Amino acid sequence: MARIVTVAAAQLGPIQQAEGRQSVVARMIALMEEAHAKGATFIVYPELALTTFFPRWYEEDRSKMDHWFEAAMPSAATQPLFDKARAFGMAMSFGYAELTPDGHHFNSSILVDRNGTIVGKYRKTHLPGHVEFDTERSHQHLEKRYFEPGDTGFPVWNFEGGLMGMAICNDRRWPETYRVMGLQGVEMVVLGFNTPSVNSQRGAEGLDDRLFHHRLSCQAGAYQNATWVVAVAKAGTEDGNHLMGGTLIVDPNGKIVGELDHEDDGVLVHACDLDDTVFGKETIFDFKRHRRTEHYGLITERTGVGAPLGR
Ligand code: ING
Repeated sequence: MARIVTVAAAQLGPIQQAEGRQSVVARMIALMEEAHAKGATFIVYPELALTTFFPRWYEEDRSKMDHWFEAAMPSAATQPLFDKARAFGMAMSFGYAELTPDGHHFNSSILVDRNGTIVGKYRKTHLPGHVEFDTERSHQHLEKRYFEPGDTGFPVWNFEGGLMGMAICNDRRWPETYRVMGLQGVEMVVLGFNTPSVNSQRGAEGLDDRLFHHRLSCQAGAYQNATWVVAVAKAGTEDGNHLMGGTLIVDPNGKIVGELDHEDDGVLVHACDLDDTVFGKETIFDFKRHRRTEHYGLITERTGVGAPLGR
């Protein structure tokens, strides 16, 4: 018996600083309409989907960046998106900057069921970049300045007839992200990303390398945990700063089943059979049968590199 989730990876093109949330939400709704017309029942939007990638901008007074954050979800600006999703009977996930009532700042994403109810929240664990202005970099990447590390861990939810997990951008580069969800039986990981197309510390590392590492990370995570991975870009040039595309869907065998080849608003729709995860989970990645946790201690005992165990 197949357990099909027809997912739409809904890529957003650039969002300029001057573009308001209402305009972005209208773009997101247009993508949802296209996804609905193509039979999708679950739509996934990028990281920080409502605004420009503001962590590229340095601000001495961090409180002056709070206007990029959502103090409520849904809010007046995002309610039309929830209303449209409910009208379509479409589940959704998207990322946004979260300001909690007690003043905490997270890079977050949510799972919303077909009734428009928020049933899951994830807060980005692996924050790349730096806290202070870095004169050595070609551009700033100040997520460590504006966000706290997530406090949710990597939960997996019963969602859309399967086991669903979330990650955000840099999380996809860390095998621990997928494995913690893999140990919960995850069958689909959805993640958004905003990835500058050039390494700010190594100019020679450009778009091709960035796309290679992005595909490598998503494919490895999918294969090594027998799960679908849906990765959705915010892409294009935002106020002169280029973000790469590369929206793609990877099957549980690590194969890319679809990838967008542009940097504009667009949807990639694929009927993902969650039962395609079963063979991998019951054979090569039957964790219970094959893992030897007695030898993995360093993974949680050490944060950074320590002394070698060999003599
Ligand atoms: N962006 C980038 C990402 O992880 C990055 C930052 C790029 C870090 C390449 C290391 C290497 O895709 C976000 N938002 O995490």
